[in-house]
This record gives sequence, C-alpha cells and structure tokens, in this order.
Amino acid sequence: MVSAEVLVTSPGRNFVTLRLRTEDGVVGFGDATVNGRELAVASYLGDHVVPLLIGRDAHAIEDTWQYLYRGAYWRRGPITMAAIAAVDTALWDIKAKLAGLPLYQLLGGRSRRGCLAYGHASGRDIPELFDSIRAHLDQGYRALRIQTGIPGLDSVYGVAASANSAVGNGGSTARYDHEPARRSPAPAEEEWDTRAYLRHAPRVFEAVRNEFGPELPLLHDAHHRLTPIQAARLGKDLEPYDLFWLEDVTPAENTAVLRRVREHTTTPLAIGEVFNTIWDYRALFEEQLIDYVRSPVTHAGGITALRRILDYASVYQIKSGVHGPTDISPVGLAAALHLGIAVANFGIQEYMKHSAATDQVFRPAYRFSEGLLNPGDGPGLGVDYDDEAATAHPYTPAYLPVNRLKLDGSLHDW
Ligand code: CS2
Ligand code: MG
Repeated sequence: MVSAEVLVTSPGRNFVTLRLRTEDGVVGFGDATVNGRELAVASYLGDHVVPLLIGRDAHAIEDTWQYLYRGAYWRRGPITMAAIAAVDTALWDIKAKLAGLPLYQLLGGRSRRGCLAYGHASGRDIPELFDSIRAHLDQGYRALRIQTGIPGLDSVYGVAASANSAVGNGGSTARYDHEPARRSPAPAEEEWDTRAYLRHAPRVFEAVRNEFGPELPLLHDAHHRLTPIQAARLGKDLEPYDLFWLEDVTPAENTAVLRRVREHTTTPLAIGEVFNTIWDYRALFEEQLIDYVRSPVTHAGGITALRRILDYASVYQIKSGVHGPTDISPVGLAAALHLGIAVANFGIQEYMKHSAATDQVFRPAYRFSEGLLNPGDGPGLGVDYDDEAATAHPYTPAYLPVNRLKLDGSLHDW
C-alpha cells in the first residue's frame, strides 16, 4: 500500500472510513464506524495502524489480519476489531477490483437470488404500527422487525417518534428518533419499565398476527434489557406468534445465561451485534444456544473474521442475521451483502435505509428489490467515496440514549 487515509464524515450521522491505495492506484474501502465512539477508532487507525500499512503487500489479507490481531498484544474489543475490520474489508475490495470481479465471486460465488432483508416497522401505538407495517409491505419488504411504544413510557428506543416525522424517509416508514444516535454533546436519557414491557409485547404481536396473518416473518429486539428469567418468560409468551427471532434478550457480557432462556422457550434467539470475535460465540454455538449470528463485518474484524464465524456457526445449523442499522456505513453493508450472497448459511440481513446524503457520499451499488438486497456486479465492493460531498458534512458528536428505571432513576442495562 502507498497510502491509507482515515476519513470521518457526518452526512446526518457519523461514519469512519478507511481508504487504502496500492502503488498501481487501486483503491479499497473499509468501514470502521463505532456508533458514539467514532473518534476513538479513527485515532486507533491513524495512530497505530496506518503507519504499519504503508509498504505492506495489499494481497496478503490473511497475514495482515493476523499481524494486526495477534501483533497488537491487546486483542479484541470494539475499537481494535473495527479498525482491523476496516483494513480487511479494504483489502478484499482491492483484491476483487484487481481481479475485475464483484467481491462475492472471490468468496465462492452466488448461492441465492438475493439477501432477504428485514425492515424496521414501528409505532408509538398499535394503529401507528399497523400503518408502518403497511408502508413497509408496500415498499416490498418481506420480513419486519416490530417495536412499539409502551403504555406509561414517554418514548422507547427503536420506535419512530411520529408517523409523520420529517426525519429520514418520512411517512410511516420514518426513522426512529435516535436513528440510532442523536446529535448532542451528551446522551439523551429515557425511562424504562421492564414489567410494563413484558405485559405489552405479547399483546402487540397478537394484534399484528390477527391483522396481517401467519406468513409474514416478524422479528423483535429486546436491546439487552432483561434478566435471564424475564427473557425466558418473554420468549415463552411470544411463542404463539411464531417469531423469526427474538434479539439481544440479555446483556451480552454473560452469554452463559442463555442456557436458562433456552431451557424455557422455542422462540429462536439472535445475539452478537456488540460481540467482536469468534470467541464470544464459542459456547453459544457448541451448546446450540442461539439461532442467528448478529455480528456485522464492521465490528467482528472484517470479512475474513465474519466468514470464519459463519463457517463455525454452520456446523451447528446456526445462520447469519447480520446487523444493518444506519450506523453500519454503506461500506459495511456492501461487505455484508457480498458475504451474504455467497455463504451457505445465510439467514436474513437487517436493512435500515441510509439517508440520501449518506448515499451521495458512498454511492453504493447495492439495490433493494422485492424484499431482497443485491450487492451489484461491478468489480469490488461496489462503493465509492465522494470527498467533496463528505467534506460538506463535518464530524458532529452524537450519542445513543441511556435508560433509567422509571421507578427510581437507576441506570438500567442497554
Ligand atoms: C439495533 C441497533 O439494529 C439493531 O438491531 O440494536 O439500532 C443498535 O441499537 C445500534 O446499532 C447501536 O449502535
Ligand atoms: Mg439490535
């Protein structure tokens, strides 16, 4: 490599991108965005990784991965792994461009017509939710994540603030309030009440099944907020509504608790959007405690690492369910789609459309049609970086909210 640039832009939300360039002028991109901690990973890359890349062989993807992972001594962690992911993704982009092939061809070729995508349907109440579901179905979605407001709580993370919100797409496919971060010098504070949530969630899914029938795959995200026994109860209570998955029921540090959840429910479980290595999944795979892997390319150490995780998962009939909110940049999403189109154990891909301003910077080639995402057939990842458009959007601090219990203001799990 002759150059490695760390690019930070904020077309509505912050993104960190690595651009590598070879001596013959081939350019590759990698996503290193860590929502709410963007400058930490930009500094890790700029201070500690970029100097090691100049002069390295751009073809040596595996060796570079091992060099940055084993060589750092301080292994794992979201910042380190996002930095490695960006290098790895950019090197795959370069290799595919040099081969003149879309990246998925280097990963084994096409295994399916497209990657089944799920969108985010939400509403403050059930009528708003139904509007949002209808709007998504009209746009072609064939699987939907369902989140709603909870009676007694002013706002709930993952729910669009208003069906007519001017933010994002507008109408009843509006982005939710924090999208998923909010530009401000400090996190917003939200109230949380687990008992109210546990009472309300089954009613929502009952209403959705009554209105929309048994076919539509429905997903739900509990955002790490439950204890093991609460999670077990939610899984059991949702069984009649046949969820595609229930996501992040408990905090991610203590994965052993999923044994307790699994003992009690046949609702499929998904976890891993905040994991960063294959080791986080070991017990979960070997004991078959989960059904879907949520890691994105961006936070799991790149295409090389996520491919390895998914191969390991396949031994246990566990499938991919890659994280795809707007804080995964178009570069990270493109990487997921090339992997998703190729691997045998693809499950589903989260898809929360980026803003028009974001797409102007990255110019992604991927397309959504009839519920499926396709990465495009040009050489490489199929993304670009428009420096002029990017510079018009300087970095702006933004944070995810925090939760405090409505009962007494204690800080609660996220
Ligand atoms: C969510 C994300 O998409 C999801 O499943 O959990 O919105 C998540 O909260 C953000 O990506 C956090 O950065
Ligand atoms: Mg999630």
